[in-house]
Amino acid sequence: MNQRELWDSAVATLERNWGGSATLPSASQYPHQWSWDSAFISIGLARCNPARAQAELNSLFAGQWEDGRLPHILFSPGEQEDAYFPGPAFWDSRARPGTPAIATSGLIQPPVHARAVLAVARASRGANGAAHFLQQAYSRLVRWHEYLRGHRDVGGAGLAAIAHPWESGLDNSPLWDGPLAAVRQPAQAPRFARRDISHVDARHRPTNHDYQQYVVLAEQYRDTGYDDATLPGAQFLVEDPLFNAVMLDAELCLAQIAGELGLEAGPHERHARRLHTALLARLWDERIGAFTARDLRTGQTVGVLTISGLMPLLDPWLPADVSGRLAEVAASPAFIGGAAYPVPTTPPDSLAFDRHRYWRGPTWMNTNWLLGQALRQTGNTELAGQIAASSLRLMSAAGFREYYDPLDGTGLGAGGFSWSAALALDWLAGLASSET
Ligand code: 9WN
Repeated sequence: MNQRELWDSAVATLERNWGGSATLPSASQYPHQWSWDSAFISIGLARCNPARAQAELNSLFAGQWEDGRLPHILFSPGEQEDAYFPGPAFWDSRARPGTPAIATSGLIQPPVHARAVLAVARASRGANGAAHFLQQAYSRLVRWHEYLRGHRDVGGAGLAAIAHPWESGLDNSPLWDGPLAAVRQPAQAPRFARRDISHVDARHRPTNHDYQQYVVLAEQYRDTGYDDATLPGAQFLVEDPLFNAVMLDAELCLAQIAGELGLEAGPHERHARRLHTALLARLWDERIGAFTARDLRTGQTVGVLTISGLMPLLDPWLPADVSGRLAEVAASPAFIGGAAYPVPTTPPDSLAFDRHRYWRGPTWMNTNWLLGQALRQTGNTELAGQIAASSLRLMSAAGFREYYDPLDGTGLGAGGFSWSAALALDWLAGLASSET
């Protein structure tokens, strides 16, 4: 497929997955709206249809809870309960006061949204309603970040904690193996039917044991009424380098948005500084030359290297020795240099690596895109350009799949996957304007 064909096919994929008010990540596997998917999708839509990009984000913001959280799933009202597991009845969001009329989950996902709003606002500049969109979105984002600081800084040092692997967006990453091993199953194990493996090969998805842990953790949080005051007693509670690096980047985007609206940017810069200090103090791991996760239950870092540990390159204030080391690791055989179709989410030479299984090795377009942004902002434009070019090659050959075998480029998981198509549009538009 040439670039023109790839562009047209990406636009058509997003059009097919449009559900009327938002874009489904995949019509079969994920027939609802997902939080960080919508952020990536709107970054692509900004390149071809800024009005729809605004609608995508507005739809997500309509699901915001009164406490400020942006739930990780907004359920499509017309879908059956069993179209996706766990469905709306499982999460039971509307039983809790302060929740929207639309059914949602009670978990969150990485806060890529401010970056998305900034991209959409830039693409919409001068258009009818663009100023209104930016103002509304800014106040939603401010409440979202207040939630993250006020409810999720369980460790008390300025980082947001996640209480479920689904909140990381990289569900079965080896980062969570240690913390998950300590999760106790109740005497009566939950009974449920997975839906995901009726669409995708079970060998490419998390295991049944993973799902058992996911369901127990989600039920326990739900049964507290999603009460964040109970999080210190949660069975899974970690500080994730990707989540917090994305949050730092988002605070800097909020500073820019505030500037554009003629508001104070200072508070956002201070929040970003606090994240910077805490990331270095709590998640930097000298032995692996990257950031890692901290298990708040044990008080220990997990010492595991995955692509998430490179994302603090999004921080513009990293000391030169730290950013230099990270860029070296990114280029090394652990990542870009170790796979014909980079960037593997888990290093191919690690024991946890599995070339087919979801976040334990495969190459994903959203982590490629985030790493590209991070490398570019630290001046590594060559490496960032390499990632953009190899991502586009991969999608031209194998289509807009959910993820790819990093060793031979085979497409895996759902087909017609929205954020792959959307990020292809962003890379292609960047090439045309020589940003990449
Ligand atoms: C659980 C929708 C989502 C992505 C996540 C990805 C996967 C869900 C699942 O799909 O997670 O949230 O059912 O496996 O891991 O990053 O947002 O595309």
